[in-house]
Amino acid sequence: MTADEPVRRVPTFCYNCVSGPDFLTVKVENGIATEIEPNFAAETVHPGRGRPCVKAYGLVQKTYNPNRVRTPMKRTNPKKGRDEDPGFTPISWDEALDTIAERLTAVRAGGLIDQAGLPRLAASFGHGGTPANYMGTFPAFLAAWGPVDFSFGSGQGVKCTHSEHLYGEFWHRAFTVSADTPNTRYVIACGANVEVTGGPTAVIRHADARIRGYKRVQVEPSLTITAACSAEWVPIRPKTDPAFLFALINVLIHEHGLAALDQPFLRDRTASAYLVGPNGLYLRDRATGKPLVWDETRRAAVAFDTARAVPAVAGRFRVATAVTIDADGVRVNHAAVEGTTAFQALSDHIARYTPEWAAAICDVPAETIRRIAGEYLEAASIGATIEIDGHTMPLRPVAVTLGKSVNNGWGAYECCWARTVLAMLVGALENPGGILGTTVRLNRPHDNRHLSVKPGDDGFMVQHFNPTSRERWEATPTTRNLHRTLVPIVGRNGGWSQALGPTQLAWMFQEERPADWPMPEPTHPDVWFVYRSNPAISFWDTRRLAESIARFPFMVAFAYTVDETNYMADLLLPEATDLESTQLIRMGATKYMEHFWDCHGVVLRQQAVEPQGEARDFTWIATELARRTGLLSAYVEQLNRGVAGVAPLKGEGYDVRLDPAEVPEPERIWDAICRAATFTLSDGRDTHGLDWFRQHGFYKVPVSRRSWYLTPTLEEQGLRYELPYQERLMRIGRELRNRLHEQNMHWWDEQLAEYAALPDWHDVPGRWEQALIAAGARTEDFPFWLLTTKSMQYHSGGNAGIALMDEVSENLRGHTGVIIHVDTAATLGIGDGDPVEVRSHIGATYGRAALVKGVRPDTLVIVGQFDHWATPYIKDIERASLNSIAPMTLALTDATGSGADIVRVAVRRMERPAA
Ligand SMILES: Nc1nc2c(c(=O)[nH]1)N[C@H]1C(S)=C(S)[C@@H](COP(=O)(O)OP(=O)(O)OC[C@H]3O[C@@H](n4cnc5c(=O)[nH]c(N)nc54)[C@H](O)[C@@H]3O)O[C@H]1N2
Ligand SMILES: Nc1nc2c(c(=O)[nH]1)N[C@H]1C(S)=C(S)[C@@H](COP(=O)(O)OP(=O)(O)OC[C@H]3O[C@@H](n4cnc5c(=O)[nH]c(N)nc54)[C@H](O)[C@@H]3O)O[C@H]1N2
Ligand code: SF4
Ligand SMILES: [Mo]
Repeated sequence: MTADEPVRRVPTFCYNCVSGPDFLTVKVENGIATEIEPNFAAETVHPGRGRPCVKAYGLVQKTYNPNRVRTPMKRTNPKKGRDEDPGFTPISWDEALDTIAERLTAVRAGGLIDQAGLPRLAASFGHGGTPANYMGTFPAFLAAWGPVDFSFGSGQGVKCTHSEHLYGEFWHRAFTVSADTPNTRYVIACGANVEVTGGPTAVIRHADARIRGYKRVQVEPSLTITAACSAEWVPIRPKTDPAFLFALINVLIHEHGLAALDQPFLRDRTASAYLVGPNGLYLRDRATGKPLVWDETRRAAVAFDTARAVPAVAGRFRVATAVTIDADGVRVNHAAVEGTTAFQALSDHIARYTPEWAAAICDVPAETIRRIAGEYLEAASIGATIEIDGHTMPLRPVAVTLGKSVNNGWGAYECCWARTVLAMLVGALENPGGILGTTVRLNRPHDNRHLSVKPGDDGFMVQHFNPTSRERWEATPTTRNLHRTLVPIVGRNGGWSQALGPTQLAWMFQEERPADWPMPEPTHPDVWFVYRSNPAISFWDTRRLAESIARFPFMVAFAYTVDETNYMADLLLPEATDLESTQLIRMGATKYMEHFWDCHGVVLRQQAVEPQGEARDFTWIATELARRTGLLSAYVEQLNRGVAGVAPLKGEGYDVRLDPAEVPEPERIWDAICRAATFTLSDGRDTHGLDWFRQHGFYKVPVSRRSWYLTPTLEEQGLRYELPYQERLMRIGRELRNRLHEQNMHWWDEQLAEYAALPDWHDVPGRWEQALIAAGARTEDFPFWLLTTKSMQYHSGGNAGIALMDEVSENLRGHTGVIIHVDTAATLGIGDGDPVEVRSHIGATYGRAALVKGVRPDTLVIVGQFDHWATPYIKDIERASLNSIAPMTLALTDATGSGADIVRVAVRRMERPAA
């Protein structure tokens, strides 16, 4: 900053929650950040019109928070635990980095993998992958290191929209799925709390949609802010959404009928016409193994890809000869066998799931279900088209969206399947107005999901499952959460496959393993890095989890303040935070929540103010770690390959590579990355360095809106969506069962039942009651459901220590307390504001009663994740938390490895205010 420039406005971004990057400018007066403002230069570029949300307005306080860790610190008390003061003492960066380097070098000398076959180095990053947007070049350091275990989660993944992440990548090539809000007309939102969680983009888009006359039906046990600004609120009984969704399918198929549905889409873009044999497997051509369809022109069964065939979508047909292929390649020949089309199988299967049946389970009247199904079908406007960028495309403006609590744990597979089937029935799958995939994590490349669409088996897209064959199944886990061993669909593509593995198993199996466990005993990692994640608050059974963390031998935490997790750390490293550091990241195309754009490009986070204390830029820390562990050249090679950047530093027509023999300054690294990014984005027209970005903030090139939708790409390649009949998943589940049983392992048997071609209703909420009984408790003692919901003011627990956020949230009814229905409270003698105890079979949490009418009488809600005991500021404020009292058990883990934020509880008024 120069003296003649006392006030500057610095363009940068916020990515503190998954709805980023959102743009902003920092007003800097005489070197001090004083205000956060929108970035008006991005008004027509950014889908949130260049505006950040309320959380970003807390970044000024974040920067100058007096409770920040300002220097590296080391622990002086060797004992770890909640009751052990760590005795953190300031040390120099040299001492801190040398201590880590010494450890890491010793670890390397002993081999990267330990005696149990597990990586000696582990790392945990939190909140839905957002830390990657703040950790500079650290990924290049980790890549240079070699195998790293990302097994220990904080609830990102397994408590997140987990099943959508996995089935989204399967059906949409994307780990999040959104309504096409700019075009949609009717949305059924099962717990998708998008007005709170979708950032400014969602708020603006849904407001615009309401003006356009769209209708949103919010299906949710409590009247969230999203429900409050919906056309209709349907207070469903917790964890019964599969029943509701199955009944919608039932009404469409059995009351409206196939003729009212999108038959060309069903026939040509899905496996609806594939013939299923009496043994539940596809009937296949004996010579080629291809699934058969009934060709109405030839009146014969032919391979699905036979030219000019007109396959029958519904019906049963006699097939002269066929073969079925089961798990482990078991072939059975069939002659004169009846083939039922997959659609017919769906229709038969769903017949029992009538609205009357569902009403009894989910407490939604049958006529409401029937009406909603009818409204959905009518709004789908089957046959309508829309012009997108010069192409005529189908317009199917209806969507079912799923929030995180519907989307994990038992019942989540059923929800994901049912909502995708609902889109399929009306042709709204990846077509304008319908549902579309956004962020990509498992398929590659991450910046363009169309490129991962390639022909695979049976006319479907190629999939990258973890192998389940006898030869290739991973019998000895290579990660502590067993993601390759147990979860085929999570895939094997690097860090994200691991991070989306069953991370609670990593925590649980450190402590205790099932009796039938033939595998090596899991070890602790020798070194554990943690950044922007607080499992000791964010996970389940958090008090016990904190004790587990205390047993890790050596923990290095990048630390903003002391928190409940890094309380157990051996070293704290203060990195330069949001307004103090530099990084170039991708923006645009289709991404998280509602972020689909008319352009794509890159945006710079830049240092607006000097870092506080001794805080250092993450890229400097990563480079120093590489240098001190002898990994400098490997690290620079990774940077040159494009790891941590946006594009490789050398390509056709450009070469901005760094010299592997030199220690690169952070500025030099980001300058090269800026140049490589702009060159590749513009096909060589533009090359802009760091200085250009400091002034302009972002760089973009247009993308066609057509790229929002995947269906045209499938069409071009003649591929089909793997729906409605999940023959392959069933087969894979059977193979997995064979493998586990060959090892005499039966503790995953319950989960294996989830691999069904057509999912059945099972008593989903009953599983939580069963878990309670299994723990020796009585269901009648815990008569209420406790749920959680997110807060607009908080990004998980990441900004819990910011006083401004607390002040804002105090103004929202229920935010800081325990939300209880007024009638329930009256029967229990609880008044508004009374101190209450919420107790489950594993413990209790305390807060103040917030009485409302907008919640089911059998349900309580606690916003967010609090109950802090170490994080400065918030630890002194009484806030209850579901996480303190929700158990973590194998019985509540589904086949994809996730669980849900829900627990049975009792509530009572406290005689005296809680301490
Ligand atoms: N009850 C309940 N529990 C939940 C959820 C819920 O809705 N309710 N949501 C679940 C979901 S979906 C997710 S994704 C997880 C997320 O849970 P986590 O992965 O734990 O993420 P955060 O809570 O955002 O991480 C918080 C930590 O990051 C630190 N931090 C913040 N800013 C900085 C910084 O600039 N530098 C450094 N070094 N540290 C920083 C904070 O001090 C805090 O300790 O929580 C899950 N848990
Ligand atoms: N402001 C803000 N935005 C965020 C985040 C944040 O922390 N703060 N976190 C980001 C992350 S990591 C994620 S994963 C997303 C999550 O985004 P959302 O899924 O929209 O988040 P939640 O608010 O947890 O919404 C889940 C809702 O489901 C309801 N619910 C619970 N059980 C059931 C049930 O059985 N059936 C039905 N129908 N509803 C149920 C809960 O009451 C809750 O309101 O948000 C992202 N955006
Ligand atoms: S929605 Fe998320 S990324 Fe966007 S400004 Fe708010 S906290 Fe930042
Ligand atoms: Mo999440």
